Amino acid sequence: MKKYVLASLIIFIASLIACTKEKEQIEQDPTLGLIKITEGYANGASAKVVVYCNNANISTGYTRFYLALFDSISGNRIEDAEINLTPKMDMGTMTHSAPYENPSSTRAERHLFPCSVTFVMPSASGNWTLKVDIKNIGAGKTGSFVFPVTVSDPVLSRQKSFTANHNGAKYFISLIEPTKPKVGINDFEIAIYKKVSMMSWPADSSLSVMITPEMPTMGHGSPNNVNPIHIQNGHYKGKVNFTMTGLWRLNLDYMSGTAVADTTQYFDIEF
Ligand SMILES: [Cu+2]
Repeated sequence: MKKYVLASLIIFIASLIACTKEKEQIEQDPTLGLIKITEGYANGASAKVVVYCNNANISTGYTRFYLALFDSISGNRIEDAEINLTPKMDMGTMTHSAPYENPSSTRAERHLFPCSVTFVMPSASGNWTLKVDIKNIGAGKTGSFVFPVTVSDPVLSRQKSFTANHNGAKYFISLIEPTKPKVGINDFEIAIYKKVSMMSWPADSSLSVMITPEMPTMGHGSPNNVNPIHIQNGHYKGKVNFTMTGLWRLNLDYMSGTAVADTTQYFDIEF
């Protein structure tokens, strides 16, 4: 009888172990396809911060970051944290910030905290740093991690700015989609930010946007484009139709009500 109980106990424990192993295998690595940029400690918050991006090379424009947080002693993941970003560029004679988006929730999404910074200049003009202030909610501790970021200009710019005709304010436009352009209808997304001061670059939803694609070398456009409209946090979404491969110029006209804000800016996309 004792032997029987012992045997069932062993089987029970073995199946438990098998179960947890299976669970670990089913859950995909949340950083799959991402590139680790750097890591360090947020002193005071008892947190190790590991920073991921979609690309190894960071370019001017809208850049997504994914932060993984770990307890600095146990190594366990931190899933609840309040995170505040401060991008800063030191240009020697002056310092300025840039548009950014903090994680939308204090709860990690698949173990990561997604956020973004829009780098408005390349590192050739100065030194970028990104400060990450962390409130480790479980531990009730706060601290920060600062790291340098090297930003280069891509061949075809995904970051434009203009001084608006209607109010003289400076607006910054980031091209977000398409990231993988194809022949046919593509998702189109931009984010608009307004420079209020050196340190304040809030999202702007006040403009309406008209998109007119053309192939400059061939003198034609495309039908069935959808003007981007404001969704949230300065993000505007629409559709762009590429009827063939090659170099496309996406002309963008910005209006404030019936007043013209700007008609000079465009994005070039080649595929
Ligand atoms: Cu600068």
